[in-house]
Amino acid sequence: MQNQTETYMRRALELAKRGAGHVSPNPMVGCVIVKDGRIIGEGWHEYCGGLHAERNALKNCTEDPAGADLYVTLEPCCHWGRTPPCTDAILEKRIGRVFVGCLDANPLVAGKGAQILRDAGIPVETGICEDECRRLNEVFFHYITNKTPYVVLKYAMTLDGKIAAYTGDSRWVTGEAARRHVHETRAQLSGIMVGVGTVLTDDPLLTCRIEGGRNPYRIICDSHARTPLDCQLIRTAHEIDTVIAVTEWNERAAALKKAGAHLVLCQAKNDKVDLTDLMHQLGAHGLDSILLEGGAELAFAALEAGIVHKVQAYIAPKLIGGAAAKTPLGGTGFAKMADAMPLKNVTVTPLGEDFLIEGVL
Ligand code: AOF
Ligand code: ZN
Repeated sequence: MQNQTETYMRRALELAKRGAGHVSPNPMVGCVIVKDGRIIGEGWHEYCGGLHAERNALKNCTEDPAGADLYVTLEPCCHWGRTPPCTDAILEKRIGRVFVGCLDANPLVAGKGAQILRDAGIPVETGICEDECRRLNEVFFHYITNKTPYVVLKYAMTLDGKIAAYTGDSRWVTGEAARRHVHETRAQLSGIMVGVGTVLTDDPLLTCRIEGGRNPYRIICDSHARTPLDCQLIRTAHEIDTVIAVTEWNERAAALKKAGAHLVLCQAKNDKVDLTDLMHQLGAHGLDSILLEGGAELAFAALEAGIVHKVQAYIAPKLIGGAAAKTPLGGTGFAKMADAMPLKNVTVTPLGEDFLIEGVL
């Protein structure tokens, strides 16, 4: 049975999720204030630059929060960022006790927030629903410590491991529910990346097509700037941020820049974009997360380069066959089954007729 503390923390987690797609590169945070067994205030971090969850919850209190318990999914901050320290607000309002989901990995906070409250005589309990609270902000925790984007490799395949028919037809591998889930993910991550081969064969738009969804930066790995000027990505480059990663500056690159794309010059590795270098450059530009959508060559190169953190495989229980039909990962592959990359923390989620299998590397 769940105890009360966990029940309130789960509520705070629910509130935190409302910030999804709006708070990046900040974390999603939720807060509940409880007095005499009643919730008297709730809040969440709504958008980057806005008030933190604790201040929103305190602002929304229907009665004086003095002596109340405050439940927050992330350790209260103690630094001046875009907003003032939450520890100040907690002390000012004379909160009685504080319950924290997980500690903040931001070096400016990292345990200091909890310590400041304890030093002021407020009991602080940490580690409530810790796993859920950490998992909610896997992107934030990665980015704040590494300054490179958290990369999610995504693909959709049939049960026999094909991402298209032998003819190249791929509309659609998975059903409506799975495709909607992809768009929700696109809305939550700050970038979406493909190789130039995918642009040449599929001419994708790579936008987020759900209501109120924000478009991610669209990134093309294109060492020799072969992206056509009349493809959908370039035709919309003035409205939606489009990044082209090249390894040489040439006339085509100049024309793409003129057409509205942001050009990023990267080091070359085996005549391709050095993905590690690209991740550092994108991280420095503030991109905290990337959905890697193929093709097969880029996906395998990304795995080999060690830049992938999570895999999302959408699996449609149907069979298509064809020795020439494409599979999600290209490259040379690894020589032995013993060399295969194992996933951890694997979950399986049914989505309509399909299944999403996720895991971290
Ligand atoms: C909290 N509650 O709701 C959030 C926190 O620039 P700022 O002022 O928004 O500060 C961003 C940092 O504050 C962020 O890196 C993380 O350490 C913390 N986020 N802390 O107490 C919140 N969103
Ligand atoms: Zn704060």
